[in-house]
Amino acid sequence: MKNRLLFLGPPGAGKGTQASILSSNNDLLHLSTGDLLRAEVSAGTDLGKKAGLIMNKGELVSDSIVLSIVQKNLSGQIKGWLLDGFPRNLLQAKSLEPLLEEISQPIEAVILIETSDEVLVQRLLERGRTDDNEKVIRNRLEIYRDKTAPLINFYDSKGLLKSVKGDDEVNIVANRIQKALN
Ligand code: B4P
Repeated sequence: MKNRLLFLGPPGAGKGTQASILSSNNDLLHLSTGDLLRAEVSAGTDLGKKAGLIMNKGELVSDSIVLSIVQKNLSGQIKGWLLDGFPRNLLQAKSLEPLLEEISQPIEAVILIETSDEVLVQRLLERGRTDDNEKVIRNRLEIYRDKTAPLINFYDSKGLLKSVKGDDEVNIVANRIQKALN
């Protein structure tokens, strides 16, 4: 199985949910930039105070903050890993390349979870995190289309992209992802 992976998809597509299942079934390191940022927010660090304000508007946290978090957590990892929610724009994707070259661990596959807008909005409203109200969700969807969706072509042109339909229930989507990677 491919074991150095990125998860792409709109907010609410289930990246976090599916990344947890796949990483625990296959013993991969699960690195969620969203979770790491939320941990900084709850710990009340200076970084967390800055990031929290941005996240509650549905905007992207600065590239330098996110990159330093990823670098800190990836270095020294020799087993497989799964990046969930990162990269979120082309600059982050391009900055990741030299970092992975340095540790000789290229990406093996990029999973895109494709989900319809009505399903996304419904799931996020039900999840009810502080950044899950309708106005902020719409802003996050717009930012996804503008900044993150260009990564689909970027990774497709490298022959790494695997698309999986994400509207169905969790276990069905999990099976699709596992199959796509075998
Ligand atoms: P993230 O933490 O990455 O979260 P997300 O995109 O909103 O959700 P995800 O797709 O992981 O969905 P989930 O599994 O939770 O980002 C939050 C914020 O952090 C961003 O807006 C940004 O500000 C900041 N950030 C993160 N990374 C960044 C970066 N690299 N650069 C800059 N800023 C960054 O699923 C959603 C809900 O649906 C859950 O309640 C789940 O239980 C449910 N669900 C999932 N799959 C389902 C299914 N198949 N059926 C029914 N329900 C399902």
